[in-house]
Amino acid sequence: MNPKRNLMTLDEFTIQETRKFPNATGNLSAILRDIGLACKIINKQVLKAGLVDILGKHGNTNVQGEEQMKLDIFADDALISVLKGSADCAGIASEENDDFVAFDDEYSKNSKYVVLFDPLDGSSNIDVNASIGTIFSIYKRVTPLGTVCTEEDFLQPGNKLMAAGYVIYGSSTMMVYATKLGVNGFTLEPSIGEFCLSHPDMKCAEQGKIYSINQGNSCKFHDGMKSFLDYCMEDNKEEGRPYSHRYIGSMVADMHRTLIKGGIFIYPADKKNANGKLRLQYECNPMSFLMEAAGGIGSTGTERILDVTPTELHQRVPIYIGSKNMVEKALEFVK
Ligand code: AHM
Repeated sequence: MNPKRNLMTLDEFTIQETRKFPNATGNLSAILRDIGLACKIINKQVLKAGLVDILGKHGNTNVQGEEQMKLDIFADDALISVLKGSADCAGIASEENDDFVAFDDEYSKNSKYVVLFDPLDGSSNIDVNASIGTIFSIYKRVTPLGTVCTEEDFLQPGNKLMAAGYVIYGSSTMMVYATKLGVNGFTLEPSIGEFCLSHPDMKCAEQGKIYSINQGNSCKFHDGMKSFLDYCMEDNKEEGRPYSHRYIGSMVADMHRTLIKGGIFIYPADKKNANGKLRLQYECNPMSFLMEAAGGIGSTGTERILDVTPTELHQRVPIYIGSKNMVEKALEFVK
């Protein structure tokens, strides 16, 4: 049999990327591969969501007398257990948990990186079989090696990210991640159980034709936001409007479409929620890092998301993200 093949697995790709830097240790690549492994475990369970009684509330007991686990808690546990055994992860913070978890064994105390994640974003979409995802961020810790990591390691601004990305559990399962070198997408090849490079060097178009926002909240929007929506819906053929409106209500799915097709995704501040809904450290920073690496923009409406100094782990910020021209136009209306 001819061993020649066109597939490049995530592992092979990250090793190749490491080789571009003679002094690189490969530890960051190892963490990316570990996240890939945890997400394959999550994917296996997501695929079974309609078959087994996994949608019950946490704490229920199934017919075998086993405790049922909600899918988002399963995902959280999968990521924590894989990263605890990882070669270079000093601790994690998860959207599911109030506080970060420092791994306090001797090996982890000497590990260089911390990982933040939203284990199963958009989990309200599980019941309707729409796409959901895992979002992750990797920072180099700022506290000294040899000690347990502290909150300071997790409260770094997005401009200090080493890598970030997401896994989308959709019509196919994909991992998309960014480093400062760019954005690459890997599709899970079920027959070999590996993420394989399918979308190299992804770029977000400067201009798209889709706006994505929960328009049902319009009554709470500020005037600038309402005017931008009028602009999106305006009949102006020369300028390519009206734009189409698409909103899945699962950030990973809405961002994946925005990255591939161009467009703008917005979760704004409104009259009731001064900081919007989405979390800076678990959703907005990783997506903005990825979007910027693909040529797009991520803004709070008043400043670059990556430059916001986080003050608490579960902090929320408004977000305007996507194609450069469309985000800049939205900001003209809302600033
Ligand atoms: P979650 O943390 O409860 O999953 O909420 C996050 C999700 C995002 O995936 C999505 O963009 C947003 O909430 C949708 O919110 P809404 O239903 O208010 O439009």
